[in-house]
Amino acid sequence: MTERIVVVGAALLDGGRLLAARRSAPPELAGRWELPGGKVEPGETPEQALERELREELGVDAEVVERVPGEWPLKAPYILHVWTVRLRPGSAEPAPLEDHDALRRLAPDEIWDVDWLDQDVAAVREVVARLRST
Ligand code: 9L3
Ligand code: MG
Repeated sequence: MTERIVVVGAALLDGGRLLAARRSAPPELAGRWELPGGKVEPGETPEQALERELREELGVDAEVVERVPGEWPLKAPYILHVWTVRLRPGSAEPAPLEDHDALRRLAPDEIWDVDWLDQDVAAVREVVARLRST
């Protein structure tokens, strides 16, 4: 079986809005929007990896809530898993510290206003469908 490396992405929901982050690197992805996150490192659980990535990238103290069902292929060998997350009380507000140059909190009717990475579109669709059904 081919090895797969999980990339974890965050559906950070705040007051009914979804956080989107605009990548500043690498050049082929710069300017496109994504669910922030990154690669799970050896020895980490996906939850630990996502909390670490959000601390590094956005400066926040986030708590992973639950997995959004599904998995979405990225450039091999990566595969995207998405989790809903929320900010712990006392967390700083998200800021684009690393790898991003802009953040937006998208209301439900603004979700498709940004140019999501191709690979994130299906994941975002799943996140939005679940928002509507809760
Ligand atoms: N990726 C795609 N969508 C996402 C994330 C967090 C990552 N929501 C892709 C971009 C990179 C790879 O996964 O090719 C690793 O991500 P990172 O560690 O550069 O954030
Ligand atoms: Mg990242």
